[in-house]
Amino acid sequence: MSKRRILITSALPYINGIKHLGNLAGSMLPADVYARFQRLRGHEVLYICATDEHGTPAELAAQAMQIPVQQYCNEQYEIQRAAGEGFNLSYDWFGRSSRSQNHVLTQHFAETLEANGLIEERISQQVYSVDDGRFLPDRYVEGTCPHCDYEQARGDQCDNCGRLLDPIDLKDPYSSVSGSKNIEIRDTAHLFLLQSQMQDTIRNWVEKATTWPTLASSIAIKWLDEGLRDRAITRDLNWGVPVAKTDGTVRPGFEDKVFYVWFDAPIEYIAATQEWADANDTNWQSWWRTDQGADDVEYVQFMGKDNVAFHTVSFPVTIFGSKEPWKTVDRLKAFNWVTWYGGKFSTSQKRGVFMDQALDLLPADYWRWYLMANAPEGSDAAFTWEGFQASVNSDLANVLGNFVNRITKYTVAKFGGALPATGTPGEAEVWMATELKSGLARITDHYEQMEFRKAAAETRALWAAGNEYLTKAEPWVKYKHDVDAAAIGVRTGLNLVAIFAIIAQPLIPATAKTILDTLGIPDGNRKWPNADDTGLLDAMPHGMPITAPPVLFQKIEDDIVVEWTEKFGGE
Ligand code: B3M
Ligand code: ZN
Repeated sequence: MSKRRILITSALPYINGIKHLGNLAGSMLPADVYARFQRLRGHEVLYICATDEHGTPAELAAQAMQIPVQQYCNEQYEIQRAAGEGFNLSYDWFGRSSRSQNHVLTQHFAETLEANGLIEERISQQVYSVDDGRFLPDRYVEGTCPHCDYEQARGDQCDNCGRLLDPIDLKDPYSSVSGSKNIEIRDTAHLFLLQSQMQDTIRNWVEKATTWPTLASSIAIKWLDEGLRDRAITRDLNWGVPVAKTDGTVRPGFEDKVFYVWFDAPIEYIAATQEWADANDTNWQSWWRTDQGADDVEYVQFMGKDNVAFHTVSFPVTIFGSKEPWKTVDRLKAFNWVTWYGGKFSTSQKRGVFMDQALDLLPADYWRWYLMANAPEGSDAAFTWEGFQASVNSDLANVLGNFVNRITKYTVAKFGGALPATGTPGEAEVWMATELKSGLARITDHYEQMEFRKAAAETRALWAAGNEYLTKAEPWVKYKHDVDAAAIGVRTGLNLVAIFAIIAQPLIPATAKTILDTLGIPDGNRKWPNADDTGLLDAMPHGMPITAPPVLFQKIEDDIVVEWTEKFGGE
């Protein structure tokens, strides 16, 4: 197997506030699981993420807290970085879209697109607040939705019917800064990206993208069928990338404007790689420039379904429109929503658990397991406390935890804490070897296909097969009259403990490490196993000392479920 170079990005979490478990499950977590899997397979992986910091929500949140927006972003960045670390997200770099690399690169793209005739300055109508003395882009203006009459629609989107809006379409608009209704529609200049001219280029590319999972390609095709419209890529704001040339000269008339957050955010995938390269004194071009080595890179993106159009249409317009040799995405894995008992997560209504709160309740592995075993792949997936409890108690505590404890404790009690050397494989071992081979092949294949729910289900099935094996091999019964017959069962069982922990590493890395550390499995022997390796069940050195790990998982009791339901909401 030759070494692949795999570039992985997960959608950049927006800076305003810590993410809930649904956000985690639909982008960062599966990207992390995939990154870990591919590293274990021995491939070269670069997993990049960052905070998406520009735009109106950051400005508004900072205003509400009465602190400068830069300070707000610094604080929130630190919170999100810590939450990612708490969840064991193995980013190679967690950057910030507000850093200078992204400013320069965003300005570079704008310059290049304009030189290629794809950016045009146009006069457009914007909502102007006379009392605030400023234009009101996107979320700065609220009013009544022209489609569904919802009275608190935001300028960019209606939360009731979900439609994307243009602020000037709102009925009875008012400023969300001051509440003022003294609103006028005024003309002002903005830069427009001429997406309509790129329709054919993008369609050809999407139609050739046969390796995209269907959720992604169907969304892209739908957008193309509706026709690409030219769109404004600047906004009347202070916080963002200035509309300037890369040499710093501001475009006349654009002194109070910045690039639109969705224009600069995807560029941060590249700019964050530059941040990583700058910090590590290495080169980023071999990951992103097809003329400098990136032609052999596999680029995989992870995101929720609401972000797909921006990645399959808008960002590719920037990339292809530049006519420069940038690496484009090869496989785009999109997710549906994790719901809270079928509804929305909501901080204000105390519905749902956010990343920091989750870690106060239980270690990351419990959440990682449940969220991936129930990944919102084919459809939305509901988080319920009952489902979480059942999954933790059964899959983790009973199926995996008991297996590990049973066999390691028995080794300590009856075999002097050493891996038994005697006994020869019989029927039960042959059965287990067959299960192992086919199970491993399926798990590997599901991961390669980025089918996380199936990968978790097959991982569990293999753990369950281990328990079934012990029932067949019955070392505790055999021990009474034939120690050698018991020995082969224990030896096989201990090798299974190691294999089960090795294959659990992408999903529950901390617990897997505890098991492998207690067993004394060296780092070099923790690589992803090859299903065709016939020596897997007898890989550990005979006689090696064995200690039993501590209890791996605490069961979640019913009264705790009641308590958490009261605290975080339930049905
Ligand atoms: N920041 C996702 C969101 O917060 C958005 C993703 C950007 S990816 C370049 O909804
Ligand atoms: Zn609406």
